Amino acid sequence: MGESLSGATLIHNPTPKVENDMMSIFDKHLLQNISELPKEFQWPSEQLVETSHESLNEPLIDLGVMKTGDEVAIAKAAELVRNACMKHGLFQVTNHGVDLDLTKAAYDEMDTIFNLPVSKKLSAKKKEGSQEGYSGAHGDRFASRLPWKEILTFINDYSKISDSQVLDYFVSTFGPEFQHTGLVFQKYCEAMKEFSHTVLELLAISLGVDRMHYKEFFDDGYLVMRVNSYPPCLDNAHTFGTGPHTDPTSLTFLHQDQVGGLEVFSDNKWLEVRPRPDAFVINIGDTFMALTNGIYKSCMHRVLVNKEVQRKSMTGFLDPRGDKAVRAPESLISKDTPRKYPDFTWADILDFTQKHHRAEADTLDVYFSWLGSSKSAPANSAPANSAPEE
Ligand SMILES: O=C(O)CCC(=O)C(=O)O
Ligand SMILES: [Fe+2]
Repeated sequence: MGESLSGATLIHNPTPKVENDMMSIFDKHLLQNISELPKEFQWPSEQLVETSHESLNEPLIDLGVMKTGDEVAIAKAAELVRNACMKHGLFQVTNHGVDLDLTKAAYDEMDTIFNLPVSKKLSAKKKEGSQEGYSGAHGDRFASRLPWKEILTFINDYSKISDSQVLDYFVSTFGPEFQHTGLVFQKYCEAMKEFSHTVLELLAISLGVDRMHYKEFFDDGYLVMRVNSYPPCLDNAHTFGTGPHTDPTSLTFLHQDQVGGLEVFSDNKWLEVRPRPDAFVINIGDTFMALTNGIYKSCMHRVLVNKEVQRKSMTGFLDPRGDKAVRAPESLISKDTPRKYPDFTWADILDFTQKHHRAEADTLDVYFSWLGSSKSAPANSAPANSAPEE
């Protein structure tokens, strides 16, 4: 699947986590001041492929055209999206309708969370089987190639009537004094929902399928919202904030601060995705790739850590309802372009990435061959692993 990662073979069977140790506690004050990188954070040299120091030439789409009804401008935007998604799977959008002040407020609330004492953050720790919660470097799940970051994940389920689910999460997890934080993220998620509908419409147009097809498909889906903090690292050349991977999810709506570090693998090199305060990065994930019958490419990306400054980003991962069949629309199937993937459900892929496969690349291919072999055996020789991303 996709371009080959020359010199950067992706490893599917990393050392599984055996027991809890110090690394399950990501104490940024301690870690960012030590000159010797703990071995758990060291990545193998074949994966530490140098950046090209060049920028990706992804299109910057003015999403405002979707509201104007100017079909010529919409067709032009759709063509740019199509070319980018066929090549590397990423584009940026402006005029997305997410208020800049709200985005800034969300970044401030990230500080509120990540500056909490370690013990308070650990009280919100992600529990097995749940997608929500705090996690430091995934140290509770893996023993090696840990990402240099701490994250908080919460869910906005589109099928739930409640319009305060994110607020409720913050208050019940951190306490009533986190009402404001919860409200900010609740509003942010609602803005993301609106915005994702417009993007889904543009993607449908770009593929020549019914304009409402993907919007309707994701109507009862959910948004996995994740805030990421990457503290500075003195030995940043030997680790990653997020290692090379494709997102197993459908679409990723990402906002990054001005520090930089997000890179995409395209034309056989790692290219920087320039930070733009007024833009969101959209990238295609494995599940959406299947929904396009493989026409659009799941974006291979990674995050470098900065030596001096903290980097922050916010990622919204869009997922369909867990039990819905993931199946490309008939209009994308023909004699020349037969169906490329058997039907599957997002719940199955998610479970697979939690129990059998560290989702870095080729998740769908590995999943289908695992299904085809023996479902009772792990996909690789290692016991359960899961994604750095999911
Ligand atoms: O922080 C970023 O810019 C991207 C993070 C990412 O790729 C992920 O969480 O899947
Ligand atoms: Fe990602």
